[in-house]
Amino acid sequence: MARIMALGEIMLRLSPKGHRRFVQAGEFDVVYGGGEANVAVGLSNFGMDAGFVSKIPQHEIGQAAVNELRKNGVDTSRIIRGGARLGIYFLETGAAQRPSKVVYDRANSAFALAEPQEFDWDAVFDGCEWFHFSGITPALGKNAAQICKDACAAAKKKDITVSCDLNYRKNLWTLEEAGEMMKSLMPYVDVLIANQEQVKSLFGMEAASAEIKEPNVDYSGCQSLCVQLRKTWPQLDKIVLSLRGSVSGDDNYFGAAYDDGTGFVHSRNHLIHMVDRVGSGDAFSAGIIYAIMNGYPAQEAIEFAVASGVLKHSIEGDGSMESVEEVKALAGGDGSGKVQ
Ligand code: KDG
Repeated sequence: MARIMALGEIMLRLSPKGHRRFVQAGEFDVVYGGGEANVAVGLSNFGMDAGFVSKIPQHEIGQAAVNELRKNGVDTSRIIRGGARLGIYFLETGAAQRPSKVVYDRANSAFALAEPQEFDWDAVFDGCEWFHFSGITPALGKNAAQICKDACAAAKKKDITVSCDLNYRKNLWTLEEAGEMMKSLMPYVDVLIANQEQVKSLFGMEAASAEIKEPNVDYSGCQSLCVQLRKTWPQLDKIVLSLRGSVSGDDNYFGAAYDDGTGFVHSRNHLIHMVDRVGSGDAFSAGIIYAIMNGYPAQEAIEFAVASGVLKHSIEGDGSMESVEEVKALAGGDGSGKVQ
């Protein structure tokens, strides 16, 4: 079975062409996406042995989603087939002063209605070394939250590394609901991936907000959050906090801080121009998982993860169709962030 397993919901994404608004759309572009599925796709494109576990309808739309995963080399053998509907999300791509919009149409999807006993975690985690989930999955309902907990417990029992991207989605639940649930899952987590605002609002931690204003960034707030996180959850092995700074319109800065248990480092900041921001956090997660699994030293690991997230902004669709070589080239681009 796959070395890395990700759990979550894959959805049909429908977006008006170009920068058209929903109300102008006469047709939609079709892609498939979902936080954890995007991570599996990203890792697979890096040449890693990644699988995705979920429940997907048996009909043709479900098959198209499975085919998309397979096309990207993701192991789909642990996906349960059944249920009536594949979740949909509509994306209106913003531009300049107009932010992007997401409308979910995912209630009662096959995955949201899946029963915890349908999943055989012993089989899913057979031969697995790494389990990844995000805060999107437990937000999908009671069953999904239980499935997520069961997966975490089973992974821990097998000594599998567990990574979690907090991935707060305000359209799915409140900060209070998310905070309570994510706190209950944190004891299972070895590698926490988040941004500083999510850590503060979900866990009620205090720290000065780091703001990217080139050339200097003060990451001391991130460092303080890492200390607080380790104090609350001493089992945490590694903490990665991403940081975005908006410049204007479609331009943004992207960087990240990393506490790998031996010290605290941060990446250089990249100025990015956004073509499609969706999935950039997932590309960042895939990047850090890849770097850790391949034994990169801390500085090189965080440069690689950030470069992976940065590159995704240039790619349309949810998945990060990136190669290790191009991420390394971007990560090492200024001569100082040498990547193996
Ligand atoms: O991280 C990208 C996801 O937000 C996108 O793929 C859609 O899974 C999604 C969600 O729940 O918002």
